[in-house]
Amino acid sequence: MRRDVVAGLSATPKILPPKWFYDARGSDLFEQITELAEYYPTRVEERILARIAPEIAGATGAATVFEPGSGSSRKTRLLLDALTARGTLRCYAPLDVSPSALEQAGAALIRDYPALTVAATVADFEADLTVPHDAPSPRLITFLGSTIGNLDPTERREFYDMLRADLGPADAFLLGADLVKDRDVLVRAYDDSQGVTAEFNKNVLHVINRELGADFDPDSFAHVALWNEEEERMEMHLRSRYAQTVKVRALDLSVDFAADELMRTEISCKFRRDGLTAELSDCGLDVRNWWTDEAEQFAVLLAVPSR
Ligand code: AVJ
Repeated sequence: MRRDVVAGLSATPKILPPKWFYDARGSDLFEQITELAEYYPTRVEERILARIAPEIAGATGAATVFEPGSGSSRKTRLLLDALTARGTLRCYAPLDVSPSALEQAGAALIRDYPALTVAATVADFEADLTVPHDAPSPRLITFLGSTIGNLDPTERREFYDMLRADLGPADAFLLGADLVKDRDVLVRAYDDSQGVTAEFNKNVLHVINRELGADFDPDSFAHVALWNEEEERMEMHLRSRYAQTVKVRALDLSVDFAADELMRTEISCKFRRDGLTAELSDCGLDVRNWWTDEAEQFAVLLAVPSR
């Protein structure tokens, strides 16, 4: 966090990586977002997964599900159930930056799946993506919720490369990705009428205040959600309502904001079938199955190592 905040607040334009949203409050706010009428991705992905989980269980016969960015693990239960019904599942290994999300999800999973080994890791998946070495094969790596959209093309390539290096010939990769769609639908999903997403966005300032002794006044920033047509991604920013100086004590840093200056806090890339298939293929991952909802809002794909 120290490294990200020093680099991000010294850059032009300023930028903070989205992974630092997720303290206990941030994880909670995200769960609230997933229940908003305007935020379709969670609901749509869940409907797709409910439909295809038995097929995935049959195709993979996975003994381990390894899940970077697991959050609440709610949708993953559909896969755990299908693999349990098939009789192959032995281990679930969630990995998340949020200890509170892992603790909550882990306690519930241990209760609901008494025969399952739950091996949780607190980590940043961009830094460390190793599947626990004693996790039984075959392994299914799941990356759901379009978390992949938080990464730019360079970061995605690094992610796929790390993942590919760890995949055996019988392992598989299940990816959930939000698709390019009508601009207004997208903007509404990231700027809801109840202001939950605005609170979520500003939460990163509370986190930096607490962890690094900063004096951000969250009310002095406004939530901005915009569609970047060129990059085909949603962006969240915090706009400084007036000129101000913020101090970050633990970093010995003083940061000036101009009136109306934008600080980018998240990218959420939206995908097309051709582009996503090609970038995976470039990293040695062959897309075997591609599933969507009726309206083609969201896609879930299953990929396997090529050759
Ligand atoms: C958890 C990264 C998939 O980008 O849609 C929700 C986070 N940001 N509303 C997304 C988020 C604003 C979410 N991901």
